Amino acid sequence: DSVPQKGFFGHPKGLFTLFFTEFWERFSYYGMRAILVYYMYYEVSKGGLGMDQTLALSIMSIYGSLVYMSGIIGGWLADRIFGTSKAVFYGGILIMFGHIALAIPGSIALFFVSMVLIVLGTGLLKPNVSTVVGDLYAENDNRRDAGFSIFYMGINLGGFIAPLIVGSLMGVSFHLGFGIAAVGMFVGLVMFVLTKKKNLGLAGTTVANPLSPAERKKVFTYIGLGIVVIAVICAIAIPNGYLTFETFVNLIGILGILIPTMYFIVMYRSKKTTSVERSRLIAYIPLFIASVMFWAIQEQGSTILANYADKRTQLDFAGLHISPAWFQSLNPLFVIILAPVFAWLWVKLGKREPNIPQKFSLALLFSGLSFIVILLPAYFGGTDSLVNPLWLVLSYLICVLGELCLSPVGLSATTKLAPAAFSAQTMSLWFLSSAAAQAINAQIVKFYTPETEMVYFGTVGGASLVLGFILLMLAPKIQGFMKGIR
Ligand code: 78N
Ligand code: GLN
Repeated sequence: DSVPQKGFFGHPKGLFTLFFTEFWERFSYYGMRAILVYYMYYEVSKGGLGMDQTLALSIMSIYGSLVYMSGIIGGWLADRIFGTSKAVFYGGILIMFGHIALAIPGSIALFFVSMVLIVLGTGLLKPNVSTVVGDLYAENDNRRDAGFSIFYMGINLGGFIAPLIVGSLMGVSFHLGFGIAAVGMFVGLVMFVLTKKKNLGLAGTTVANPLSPAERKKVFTYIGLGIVVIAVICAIAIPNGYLTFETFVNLIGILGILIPTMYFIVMYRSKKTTSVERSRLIAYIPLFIASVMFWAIQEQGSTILANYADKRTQLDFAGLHISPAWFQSLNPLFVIILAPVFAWLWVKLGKREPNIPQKFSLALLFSGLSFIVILLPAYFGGTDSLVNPLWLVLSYLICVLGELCLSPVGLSATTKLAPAAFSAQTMSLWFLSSAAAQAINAQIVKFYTPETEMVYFGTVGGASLVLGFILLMLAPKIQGFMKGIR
């Protein structure tokens, strides 16, 4: 194509297809997550599974971690076997069946089946749909960043609308809510299939780095062996009580840290990595750690703060009856409203625009502050009386100020700082910071109870503030290691 396409807000028409596919995928994901936490710990008489509350919060985090960890598998499958377009399609199918499994009233077994389907499906869909966005633009097309901003709007539009709809249905029946999430993913799949040929053309249809027949044989043998080994270990460990939920949480906690560490070691030691690229990788380490800290707090918005909304907040407020699930719409709402403001602000600041390490440290200062703010109601009013919901609104707002310093630059920073030979894994690498964050969250949520909430919010928020200040001081040094990347 020598003439750049301009079918969607001055962008390639393919962005229309990807925008709505991801809109509906996020609609189903965040709709499901907005009520899942309550579904797990609400009593059976209220339509829930009646689980222990701490266990439910821990499962939410493990689930969130696995969803981003599986991006490694999804990215690899797209790169070497399916191509991104097919990976998105198969992912959407798995996700839809995952939500259908939750829509069927029934057992805890269906709940775990659903988790497996959604983890694998999101791993296939999410990193790859984002990769295709980048593929829509030629190397030198300066619309790419704007394209990603429009796409990010789609993500957050889905995340905004879903909790309002699904959260309202939760009072009728949790399963109806999950059913709507399934319908959303179905609509997304239909739109993807119907418009991809016309809008996406060949984007995403080729396999970037296909396996040779010999590699294929080897890889499939290893995958087969791996499945057998895992099955044998489960068959021995579960009945004998070695693989309890607690060991599983610990295992994911270790993987959450081990996998990114191994990525760094492999990239750093690779013969294909140049010395300039090694320096950039060193610069990326503190940014990655900051990203883990930031997402740990941001993702607690759907676990700890969701619990706070349910248990500690006045839900009959200003003549309204508020569903606790509706608070999940606040983060995406503030992102939609404020993203253009931040884009304007950075341009306005011109030469004084903070650099990447400074933006990451700002993100940590804001996320830390968002937790300090939410300990204030207990400080002033104790933990016996219900809290004005505007405190939660303020906390979500402050966290979004941080998100807008980190999230829009995070992916492009990863692209620029990761060695060229590993470019196919950039998306997975960036998502691994969210995976690590939630693996850590699964460990720390057990320290949260209303009685300990001040210490909890103070410690986690304080850790973020301290890291933020350290990063701010290191920023010039990190910028130096980045060797000209801005
Ligand atoms: O195949 C058509 C394609 O080539 C070009 O289509 C367009 O340019 C249509 C532009 C539609 C703009 C819609 C954008 C945002 C509206 C968001 C509303 C979401 C509501 C229930 C979802
Ligand atoms: N809320 C955003 C999304 O769903 C970012 C999430 C993340 O990167 N952890 O894409």
